[in-house]
Amino acid sequence: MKKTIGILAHVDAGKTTFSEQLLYQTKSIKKRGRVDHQDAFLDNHEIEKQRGITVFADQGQFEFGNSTYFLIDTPGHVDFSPEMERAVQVMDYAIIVISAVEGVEGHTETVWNLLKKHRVPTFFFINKIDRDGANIPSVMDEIRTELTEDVCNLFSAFTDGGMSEELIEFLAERDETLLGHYMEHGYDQGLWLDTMQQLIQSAQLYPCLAGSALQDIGVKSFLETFEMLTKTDYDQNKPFSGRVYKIRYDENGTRITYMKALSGSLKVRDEVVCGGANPEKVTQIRRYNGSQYQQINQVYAGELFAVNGLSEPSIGDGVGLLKEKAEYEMVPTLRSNVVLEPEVNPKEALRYFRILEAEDPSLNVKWEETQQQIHLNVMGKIQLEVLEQIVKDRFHLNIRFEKPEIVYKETIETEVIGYGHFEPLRHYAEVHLKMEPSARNSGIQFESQCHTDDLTIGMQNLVRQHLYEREHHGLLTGSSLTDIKVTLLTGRAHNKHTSGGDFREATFRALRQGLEKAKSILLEPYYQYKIKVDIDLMGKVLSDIQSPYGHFDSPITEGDKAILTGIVPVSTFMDYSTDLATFTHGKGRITLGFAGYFPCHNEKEIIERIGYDKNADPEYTSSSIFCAKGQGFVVKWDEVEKMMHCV
Ligand SMILES: Nc1nc2c(ncn2[C@@H]2O[C@H](COP(=O)(O)OP(=O)(O)OP(=O)(O)O)[C@@H](O)[C@H]2O)c(=O)[nH]1
Ligand SMILES: [Mg+2]
Repeated sequence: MKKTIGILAHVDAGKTTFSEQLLYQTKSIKKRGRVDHQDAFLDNHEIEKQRGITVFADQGQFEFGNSTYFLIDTPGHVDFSPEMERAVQVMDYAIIVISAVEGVEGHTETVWNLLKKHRVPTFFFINKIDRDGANIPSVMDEIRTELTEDVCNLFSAFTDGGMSEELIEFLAERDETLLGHYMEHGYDQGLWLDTMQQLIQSAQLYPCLAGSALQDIGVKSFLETFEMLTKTDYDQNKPFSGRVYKIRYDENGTRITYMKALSGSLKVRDEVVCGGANPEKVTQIRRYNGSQYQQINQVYAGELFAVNGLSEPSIGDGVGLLKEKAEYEMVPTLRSNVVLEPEVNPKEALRYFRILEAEDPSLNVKWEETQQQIHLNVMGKIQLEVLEQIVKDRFHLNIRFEKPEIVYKETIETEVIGYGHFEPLRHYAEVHLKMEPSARNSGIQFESQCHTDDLTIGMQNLVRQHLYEREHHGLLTGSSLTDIKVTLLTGRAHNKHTSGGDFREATFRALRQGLEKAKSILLEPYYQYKIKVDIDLMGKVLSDIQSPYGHFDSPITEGDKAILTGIVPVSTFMDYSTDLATFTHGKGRITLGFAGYFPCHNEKEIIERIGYDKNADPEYTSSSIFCAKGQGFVVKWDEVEKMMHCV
């Protein structure tokens, strides 16, 4: 059986140490490396060794029982959570590692929520039981109250060859037919194991074990239990389908596409189609274990592998039969400019950043022509430090980043109709777009109400395509537009003069003309927070949330603890985790997730600071071009309406 397992946790819980131990126990590696000795097999990048944290989700492979395991060790630092999230989508099972001393931490919850959303069956491993202050029952309680009641303690459930009474009762409570069967016939190992496998696979039951990855306590028995309780069902006989979860350029500059095979098989020299692009030939298949790889000829459903020869696919793409692209929710809310040394050609540097962007699409690299600058999105400050070092090591370039800024967005508050006309000599396109505010965090939607007598379906699709081909700038700050429903009302083409690109011009001008008439508002990213503190600190925390313009739900109390939830702007709350740790002496707990974009608390100040000049945006104009006596002429946005050709 092929099983892909992912190890996830809060930073420093011991994921890499645990993974290393699994690989060693199963003789996949000969020497047990250690994170604190800078020789861990899976933290093999220079940056990871120096910092002692995992940055890249590396994979290993081992054999155990009747299974081949593909293991992905993910980074626990919040700044690298997009890397973690990309790996989640190819996991058959996840293992959440929790420190027996620190317990459930902020990022543990984020990871848990993500796994729940993708319905990934999950095991817990309570680690570091060798340390002073380790408290397994208290961590079990935390898992139960903060993550799931369906966690099931397997510490001594299988010791005498069968299942313990406690476990049987636990299972019987969750499955009525099983309970009936139990009442009548008692315990039947085959059936109970089967049921347990089912419940785990369908994410209704979450087994928990404990040990110490560093001292090699409980790891082997974890693996034995895991092997017994897990199964996968992959179909080798169907045509090939797969998912791209990672892209890397190796030291020779070769693009390596990492995939998981979900059905069928794939051979060297097979052609594959990714994300609707042209078919491309696979020239090599690699099986990676840490930084080393072996070339192989064929891979089968359920396996993780990497291929050479593909230039088209991007991360998240479906391959072969699988068409839809994966969506990711860990989006950076910060943006920074790259500062280059004066002798460096920025276009050359941009080439390197495009490589980094292929490997991490969340960077969203942008070239700002006017300032000749490279901008990119990041999760936080540690990621910037790591990027500086990666660029230096890989591309031998010294760079710095400017202090990161919040990524703002814009939307409209009123409904308008935007008009665009583009008719220089021998060109022709006209577009009328209704623009209405839509639900928060719904992005841009498009609908056509245009009659096919006015515009063919092909032309209508062209308008849609142009609308989605890039992010559009708002008028307040030039930030991306979002939460708008755009309806194509009507438009016109000319059977001789309409040529490629005319509808792009008309669509962009219509959009911009509409914005000129609408009332725009600025949006900023918000965190969703959950804070747990001693009840006597509740008042302080509530006022700490109100002063940075946060909102809170009604507080919940649990014993002598208060649990506060709500949303708060990222810009005002970025450093609160450190403050909270200080005034609670490390006892307060905070989880920050991305809540979405909501109205900006200091709109006026931000608009002034960004100083965007809507009339000088080289990519946009709200005016239209008409033609008279064989010559095109420009008409300003506030006069175009009455000149439109369609009614
Ligand atoms: N005492 C003790 N220390 C451990 C144990 N497991 C890991 N550690 C130590 O905890 C530290 C962090 O371990 P890692 O394995 O790097 O943790 P990680 O979860 O991979 O960390 P990130 O990948 O950076 O999120 C290292 O110093 C380990 O030696 C354990 O069972 N007991
Ligand atoms: Mg690690």
